[in-house]
Amino acid sequence: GHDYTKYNSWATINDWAISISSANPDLISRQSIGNTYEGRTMHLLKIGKNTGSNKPAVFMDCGFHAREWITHAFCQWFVNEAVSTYGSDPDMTNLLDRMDFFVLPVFNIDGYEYTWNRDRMWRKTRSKNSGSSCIGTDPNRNFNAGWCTVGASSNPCSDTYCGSSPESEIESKNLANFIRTNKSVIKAYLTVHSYSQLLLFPYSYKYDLAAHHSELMSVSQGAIAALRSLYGTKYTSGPGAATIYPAAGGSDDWAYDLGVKYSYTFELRDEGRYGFLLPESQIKPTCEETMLAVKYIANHVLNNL
Ligand code: 0X9
Ligand code: ZN
Ligand code: ZN
Repeated sequence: GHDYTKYNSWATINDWAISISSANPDLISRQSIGNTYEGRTMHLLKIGKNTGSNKPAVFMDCGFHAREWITHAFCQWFVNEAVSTYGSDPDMTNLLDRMDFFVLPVFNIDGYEYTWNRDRMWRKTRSKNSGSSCIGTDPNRNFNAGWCTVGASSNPCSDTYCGSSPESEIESKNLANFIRTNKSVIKAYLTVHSYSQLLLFPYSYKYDLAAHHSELMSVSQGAIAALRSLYGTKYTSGPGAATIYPAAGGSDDWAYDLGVKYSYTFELRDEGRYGFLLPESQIKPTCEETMLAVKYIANHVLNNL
């Protein structure tokens, strides 16, 4: 069965999404943004008090990279924490009264299934590549932001294969279409990865500073200070290219260039001791501290509309 303090399979996560939505009809609605390559439905949860009017929104996805299991756990944690603290935590109540969170708990569902059944270290999608026996594209190299110019490979056998064109992956196209369609309400884009304990913002496809660099930097510093206040976990923040490595085609840079100013990539715990194999005992503390950073960013968005 489903457990917030364990890693849950895709089937369990899918059932959980249905049940938490139907248990909280006043706060959660569920919609499809399309199917994956292997035909699974990408369900997006919209969390927020239904006011009847259009509210500003934060979009957050988890599970771009299949093996980054702590990220899938975080999206589930976030949804539960939101609905279970609404009405008692004044901060969460205010956030959900005044804005919506679009949460995509698993972006790369096919890859996630593959990590459960075949290869725990799989990263990419599971699409076929013409002219190659190698499978999959790196979805975080597949967006139209300096596509395949740096830190990405044109070799389908590489773990950072950029794909045959921007949005060649149906999962990337589904996500990009949703954000393009809802661009007027989406004020922040958060994409959750692991590991390295970083909070990154544009750019990664070039060394140029983003037009909103100082605000993005100060918000990231506030967010990582909030995160650290709980258990002392140290994060570093900064523009992707200079802080982790230059890499083009990421969804964060793409969303930012589309006009979503507050665009951030989280790299959750740890710093490499366990890496992608983060023990389940760390799910709760990781999620609790990350909540503080996400709430910090959301509050900033709300107070600076
Ligand atoms: O390389 C990535 O896609 C991310 N790191 S990971 O270890 N989770 O694969 C970092 C993404 C930073 N942003 C961009 N490169 N646009
Ligand atoms: Zn990743
Ligand atoms: Zn909590």
